[in-house]
Amino acid sequence: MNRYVTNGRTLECIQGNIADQPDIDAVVNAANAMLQTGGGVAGALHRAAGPGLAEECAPMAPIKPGQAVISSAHQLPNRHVIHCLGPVYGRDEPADRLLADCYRNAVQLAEKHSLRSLAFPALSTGVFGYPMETAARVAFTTLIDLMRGLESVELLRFVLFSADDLALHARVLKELTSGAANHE
Ligand code: AR6
Repeated sequence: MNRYVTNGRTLECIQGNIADQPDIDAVVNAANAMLQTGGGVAGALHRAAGPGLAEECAPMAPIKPGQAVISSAHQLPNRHVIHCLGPVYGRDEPADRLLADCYRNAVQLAEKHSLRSLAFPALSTGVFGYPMETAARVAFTTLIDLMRGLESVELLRFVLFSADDLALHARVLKELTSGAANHE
């Protein structure tokens, strides 16, 4: 199942590149503490945004695991970037709470800025080593719980890099929502 709808809000999973989501108000960055460019998601977003993104972010650094900060999107086709520092698996504890904090804090920033749509990568599941299925459960449990209370945010999109990662997320979303509200 790639989509879950409740309270007029949609949570969806697609395969794609987080740096190429032009219909989305804010994209979420799997950031490092210093909010500078890196590999994976951070590399893709900073490359597409141009050097102004790292310049704008420097005064907000360092951030702590679980924290989220917002910047403008520079040359990305979005209004904002929300930078989250996920936990390094096996080091930053409790990992599940810190990962949930990332998703919750990102959504709260989007609401505060009256944004309508938000796209996430699978935070912490690359260089930071969080097992993807466990991370997907934490992410979706947190987002589904938040969906009931959303005001401005109508669309939460999960952007997965590979077809396998998308299939895993679709399976977890189905397990967590079977019997609930509307899905397809
Ligand atoms: N679009 C969507 N998903 C992607 C993309 C992309 N362009 N690129 C990678 N992924 P990671 P982390 C997937 O390593 O684990 C950075 O160097 C990837 O397959 O970007 O939170 C920072 O500077 C994986 O499933 O983030 C930090 O130091 C997921 O996105 C550190 O890595 C997250 O992979 C953050 O590590």
